[in-house]
Amino acid sequence: MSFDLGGYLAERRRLVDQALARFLPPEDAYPPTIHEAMRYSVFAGGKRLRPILVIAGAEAGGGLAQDVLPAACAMELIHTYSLIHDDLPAMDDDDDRRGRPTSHKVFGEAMAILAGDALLTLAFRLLAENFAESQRQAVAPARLRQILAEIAEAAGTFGMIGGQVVDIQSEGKSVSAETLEYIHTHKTAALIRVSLRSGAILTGAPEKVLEAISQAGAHLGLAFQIVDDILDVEGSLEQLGKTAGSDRRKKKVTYPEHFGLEVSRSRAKSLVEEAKSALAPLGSAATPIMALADFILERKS
Ligand code: GRG
Repeated sequence: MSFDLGGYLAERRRLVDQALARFLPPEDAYPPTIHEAMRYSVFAGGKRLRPILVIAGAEAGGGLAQDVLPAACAMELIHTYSLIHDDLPAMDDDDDRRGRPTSHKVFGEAMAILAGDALLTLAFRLLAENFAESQRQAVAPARLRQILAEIAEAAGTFGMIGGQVVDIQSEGKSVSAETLEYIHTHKTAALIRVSLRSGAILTGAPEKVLEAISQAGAHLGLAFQIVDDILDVEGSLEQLGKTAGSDRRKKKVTYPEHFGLEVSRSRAKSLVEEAKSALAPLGSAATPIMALADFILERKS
């Protein structure tokens, strides 16, 4: 029987969006501007890939979406903070994101910086305090501590921030394939991998499942960024919700720039195949992640 990925994504997006609406402070909470800015970027759209990966990781470990919604939302908040800050004039200086003017265009630079900071801070509050609310039973403290540490590492200087630093420092330069791989695995793949892992850890998945999921997460994270680089060459503003061709204009180091489009496409494809091979021993528990792997390869936005 074929897997209905569209239905799977729609149902989980709905759960995530409802939970985000509950967890984010209301727009009129004092001081309202910051809460408006936080909600503006979170509800601007977005595929909700990272929270859905948290849920898929939980399901692969035998858990339910309901059990991991705070962690799923936390990953979306961290991701959204990174987009807001990445778009700032001091970084990529972008005008559009998720089909809307960027945060700093609407709220000004100071408020966009603070909205990113506030989303990151709220993410860790959700992780630390909200589990008991959604759980059938409270999460074991050891599991909670593990995901807090892993998510902090993946978002920090040995993860996403480290990747962003090297990305910025590499602009306009000719870098080695190793540096390019460092940027992509740290800037993007680290959050994707830890999303899958967090769901599985929270539901107490055994080591064998965690190992398979970690390998798949690393491969899928890299594939995701390679596809992102390809879409920046081939996509349009309407499809992407942000200006296409910006990598080339900003002299970013990308897979297509370094290896050409053909090699980039085939590398993304083989990474997705490797991810699926790692997941194969998990059987039907990993069906949603396998389908998400195809989605990552075939996406157009
Ligand atoms: C500013 C600390 C800091 C980090 C920035 C992640 C990042 C590092 C910058 C965002 C810009 C960028 C190109 C990131 C690579 C990851 C990526 C492809 C983000 C877009 O993710 P999607 O396609 O976005 O999942 P939606 O809007 O669908 O959630």
